[in-house]
Amino acid sequence: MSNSILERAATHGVTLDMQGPVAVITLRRPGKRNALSDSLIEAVRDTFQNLPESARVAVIHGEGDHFCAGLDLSELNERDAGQGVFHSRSWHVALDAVQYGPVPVIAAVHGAVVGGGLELASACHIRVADESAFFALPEGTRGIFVGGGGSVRVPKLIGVARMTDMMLTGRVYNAAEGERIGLAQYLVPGGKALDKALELAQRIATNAPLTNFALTHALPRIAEQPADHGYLTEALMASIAQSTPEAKARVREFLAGKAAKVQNSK
Ligand code: 1HE
Repeated sequence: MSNSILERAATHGVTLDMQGPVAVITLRRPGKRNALSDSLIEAVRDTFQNLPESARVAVIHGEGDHFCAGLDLSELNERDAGQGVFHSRSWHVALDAVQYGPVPVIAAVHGAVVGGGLELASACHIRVADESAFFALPEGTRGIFVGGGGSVRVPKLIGVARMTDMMLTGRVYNAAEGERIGLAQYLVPGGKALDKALELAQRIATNAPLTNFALTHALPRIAEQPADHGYLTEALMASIAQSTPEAKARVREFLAGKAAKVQNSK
């Protein structure tokens, strides 16, 4: 069942390739700069909702010179207001499938990461940018507004003031600036974003699955809760995580001097 869904997603421009525990997901519409048409965003949703059970981490990247040019503007004119609401909600479902799926997701970005492309990247848990990457929200200058969850997710990365400036003025952040303000967590030389993302993914795949679950599902909810609710959720999550046999074994290994120490970064 899920295989046929993944096959259909591939014919609509989203492919999945398992590299060990890492699901490598590729947007394949380079002629249109990976602009997210309805069928492409559906394919993103279907892919993340049907990851193979062996997947522990996912990496998403784009074919061609750009990660993603955002919403396919050629489809915009055909929607009335009511259809626009449902369209925006369909993006919310698709990008929720990315953010709240079974595994952590790393975006490996290059070239344009703009509009809905930035909304997609901001639904991922880590962003790795190469030097060619640039970030913008051209919705402001196109007379529209974000509709793919950007007004919720982007301010969490860079704050309301920076997002407002990006949309009011059309400001574009280059890769180094993007990393400095928090749009990306890693900055790497041109052409190296996927390699770096795969390296991080291999490391993340060795974490206890429940730790990865806590970080992707509990942490963002805790951050939204009033502090006293957050402390309670944290206590529940911590106690569940530490009660697993895997956590106990890992701590025992450290105490026996068999686990890696934390090292200062080079
Ligand atoms: C597109 C799109 C698109 C390219 N929808 N067709 N996003 C934007 O406003 C960004 C619009 N795109 C661009 O600014 C540029 O295309 C890029 C900087 C991304 C790339 O430039 P370049 O010179 O490499 O490519 P190009 O020649 O501009 O585009 C190549 C083709 O892709 C061309 O089509 P062709 O048939 O003439 O070859 C373009 O029309 C097409 N193309 N981007 C449709 N976005 C849930 S709400 C989210 C709201 C938004 O995302 S709004 C922001 C939309």
